[in-house]
Amino acid sequence: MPEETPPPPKPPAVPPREPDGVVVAERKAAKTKPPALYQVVMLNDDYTPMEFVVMVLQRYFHRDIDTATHIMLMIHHEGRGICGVYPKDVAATKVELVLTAARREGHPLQCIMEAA
Ligand code: TYC
Repeated sequence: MPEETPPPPKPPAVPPREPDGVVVAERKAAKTKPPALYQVVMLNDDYTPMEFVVMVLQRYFHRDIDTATHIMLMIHHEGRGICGVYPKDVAATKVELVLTAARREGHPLQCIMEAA
């Protein structure tokens, strides 16, 4: 009579314990996704001074004077321009800071955030 092959051993229900009491557990691949990114966009208008927009780009988006001037002129000619791309909460804070500064100075500057 042929001998039956024994079933394969079952994996242990609890993580194996090393002789020194250390528990060996398998690590799963990290499930954290990179944060969703948002672009902060400034819109053109006919009243906000160019110098104010350049100042905003320097102060809140850390652009040097040449890059800030370039972005401002791009917005002036194209109607809108991207100031920077950030995680959601950072983008929202920057929009808030820009709008607060603009209103304090009486400028109608518009700044929005969009999913990148
Ligand atoms: N168009 C404005 C002017 O001629 C300048 C300006 C640039 C305003 C960019 C807003 O987001 C802006 N004074």
